[in-house]
Amino acid sequence: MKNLKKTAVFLLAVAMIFSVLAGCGTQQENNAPETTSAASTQNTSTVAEDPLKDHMEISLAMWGIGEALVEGVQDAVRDQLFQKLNITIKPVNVTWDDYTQKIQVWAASSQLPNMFAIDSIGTQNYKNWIEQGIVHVLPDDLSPYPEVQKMMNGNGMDIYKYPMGDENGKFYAIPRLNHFSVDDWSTDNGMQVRKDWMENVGITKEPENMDEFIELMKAFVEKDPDQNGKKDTIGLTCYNADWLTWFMSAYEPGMLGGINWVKDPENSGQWIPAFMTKNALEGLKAIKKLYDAGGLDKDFATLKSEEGRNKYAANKAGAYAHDVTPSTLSYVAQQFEKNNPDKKYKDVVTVLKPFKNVNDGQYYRLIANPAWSETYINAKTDDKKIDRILRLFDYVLGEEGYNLIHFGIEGTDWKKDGDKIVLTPKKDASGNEIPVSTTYPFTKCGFIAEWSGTRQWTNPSTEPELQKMSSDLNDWLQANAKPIPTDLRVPLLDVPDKDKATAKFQDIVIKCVLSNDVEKTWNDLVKEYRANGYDKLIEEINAKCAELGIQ
Ligand SMILES: [Ca+2]
Repeated sequence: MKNLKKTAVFLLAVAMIFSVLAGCGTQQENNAPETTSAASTQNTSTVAEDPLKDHMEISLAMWGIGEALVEGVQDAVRDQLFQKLNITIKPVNVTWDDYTQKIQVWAASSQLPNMFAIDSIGTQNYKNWIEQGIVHVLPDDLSPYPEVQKMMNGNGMDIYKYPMGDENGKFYAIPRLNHFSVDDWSTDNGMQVRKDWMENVGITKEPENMDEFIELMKAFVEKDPDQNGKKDTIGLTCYNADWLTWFMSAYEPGMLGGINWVKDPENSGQWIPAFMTKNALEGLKAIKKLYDAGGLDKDFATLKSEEGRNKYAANKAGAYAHDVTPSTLSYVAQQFEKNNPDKKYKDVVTVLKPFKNVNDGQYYRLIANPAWSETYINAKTDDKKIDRILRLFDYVLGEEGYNLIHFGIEGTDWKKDGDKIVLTPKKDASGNEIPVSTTYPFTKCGFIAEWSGTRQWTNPSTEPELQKMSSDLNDWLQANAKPIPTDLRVPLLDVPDKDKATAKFQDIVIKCVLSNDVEKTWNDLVKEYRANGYDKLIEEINAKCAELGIQ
């Protein structure tokens, strides 16, 4: 269950990368409630001497919070947190399916809770809520909340100011970070390969380009890498076709991790979505070559939920395109070790370095905006309560609060060994570890202020060797690879036709690879996308970039 949840959260983060341009695509509610005009920035120093003196009830809408805060259920983590901050959080439940719709309705009918979580940055909702005074601006002076202040001053955080690019812009939300920095996305796209299978087929050198990769995948199909005497294995599978963007860094780095905006090499100076460049076509042709050689899972276009990962963990495929973060590697390891009780995943896996770009000879690494989703404060919330909300965030972003809501009670569920946290999980009668979320339901909403990727290199719940493998690759990428050539502000620009950015890598790669003529299919697709809104969008984006000096 915990893993399912992690996966759900993770998938949403991934969905964000791949659809960062797609906008929210939902109906706008234009009947604004009667609220005050955009609230002014209040100085919180007027709060009484002990800022926690008065007890406060804070209502919060966040995914699954109804399961994390259940009345009458014992929960020492919740109690400790509430006591520390002298608060009660009143859960206003939303699910992953209904949150956007519910929050839009509440915003339009003045029924918003004190704070709510949603992914609205850069959408019409975001703009409307700010302009119509539905959400509260954060105080200019965040110094009473040092952890919040430190986060908001991080690399890449300026894009969360409104209006974006305006030097007088202000924060209207607390971004929920995936990573503390744009650079920390480096392992969120990667390639896992069975090292033991490489040895079994007599290829021990890791592939460094597509031709070598194809050769290895063919060997995985033809040379019985699992040594059972049957031709029953496939080469590469993937979580789904979106993850094949990993190959694109060798052709069009702007396609690594999805469709980023890049400068058109054929029309210098113009911003275009990366799938429209000739280099993107070269990358699609390369993936087609892999497919035609029999090296790619024939079902790559239809893989659902965990099918691809299950195949790989069940020894049906020798390579797996997904991410190579500690949490995903650990999750694959759990599945793999269930299927192979006599093996350790860390001993049979290697994570590949990216292939050099065929045009400029560079390695590229993924960067992305640091946050997925944000927490907003209802504009009707009074200043004392806003202060308390910010103190809550300050606490859970800090070490003590973070450890409490992720690992449980110090001394009972974990202890410190030097700088490291050692988990000491309780066991049930049969000796199985009891998940911390069973003992303390509140930990189910441990993502109140940040996702699990922020502290991935130190997280004690992932396997240390796999964590190191991921961390070593990150070190290598930071030293040797260039960030993908994009400007992360572009997809967040406020332009009228933003919702027309509907192209997805998955759709494009599936159509191209399954066609007989990649070039014709790609040309047709580009033409179609241009006619259906991209031409206008590209014009608007370039005008806006010119206005804001984004070059
Ligand atoms: Ca076999």
